[in-house]
Amino acid sequence: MERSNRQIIQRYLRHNKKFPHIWCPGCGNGVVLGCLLRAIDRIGWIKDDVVLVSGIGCSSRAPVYVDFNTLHTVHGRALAFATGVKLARPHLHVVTLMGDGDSVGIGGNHFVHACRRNIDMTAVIINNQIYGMTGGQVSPATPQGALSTTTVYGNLDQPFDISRLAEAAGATFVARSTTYHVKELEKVLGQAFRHVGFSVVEVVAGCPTTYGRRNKLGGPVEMMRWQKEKAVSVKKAREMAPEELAGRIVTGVLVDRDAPEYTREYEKIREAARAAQPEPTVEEDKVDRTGAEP
Ligand SMILES: Cc1ncc(C[n+]2csc(CCOP(=O)(O)OP(=O)(O)O)c2C)c(N)n1
Repeated sequence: MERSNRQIIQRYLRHNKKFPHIWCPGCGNGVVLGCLLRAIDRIGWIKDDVVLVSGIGCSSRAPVYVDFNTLHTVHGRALAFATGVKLARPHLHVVTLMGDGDSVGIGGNHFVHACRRNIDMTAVIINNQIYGMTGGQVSPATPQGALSTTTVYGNLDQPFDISRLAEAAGATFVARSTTYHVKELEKVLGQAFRHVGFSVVEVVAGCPTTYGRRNKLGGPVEMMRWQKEKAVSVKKAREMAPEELAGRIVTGVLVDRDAPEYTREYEKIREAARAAQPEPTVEEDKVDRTGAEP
């Protein structure tokens, strides 16, 4: 049964406790949260089996608003917490939601190592190209030449291509979409959630308040129009020359491959270790393990 947006809101948000939300008018974060909830609803995950983990940032506030098991952790450390949860409770569906600064700035090291580990969880990265929550400092995803509070004469650094970084580090599923392409976003999120292994979904999103305004990109509508005009599907991109692709946003599923999944491999090692243990002697078996004083 497909639920209406109203039913999704009723079912998944902590409406009595956690509102109003902190996001600015025109922010892309609400769009991503809506797509994420619809994707989860569509694939039929039970709410109590879902764990939504975030670091700190505007987008990282999302877990505060939803009625899953949620962890609002430390800036840059969402994936480390999420890995712990998944290893302790492999049957849970673990999703992390991070900003570009959170995931590939302060959390960059956790990110590349999570990609190579192939643990079965999904990292959703909302790439608004700036540190939104702290007022617009440069991030590793800020375009060259762009203005921020810490690059007032233009950013010198080359930005990371987050999806390609994920691919190079070994992620077994990588997709990119935008907050304009809601249907596609919802679809690729569903595919990522179903994928067995580490999946990454990069969402190009607008931050009109701290990025758009400073870089004179117009309001939320113009920023969405930019996403629409710059986007090119992965299928079409394969037929385009590198010069034509410069400055375009390639969307769709970029990587989808199988590899051994970490928690399953870990379980095999545990079993092998258990099998290698010598059987306890009768005397050892009698040892009082309750901790009570003799
Ligand atoms: C260890 C640590 N360093 C710095 C901060 C300050 N801080 C909070 S949010 C943030 C940046 C958020 O940017 P991003 O991750 O891109 O997310 P957005 O707010 O744009 O969604 C920073 C630097 C912090 N909370 N903790």
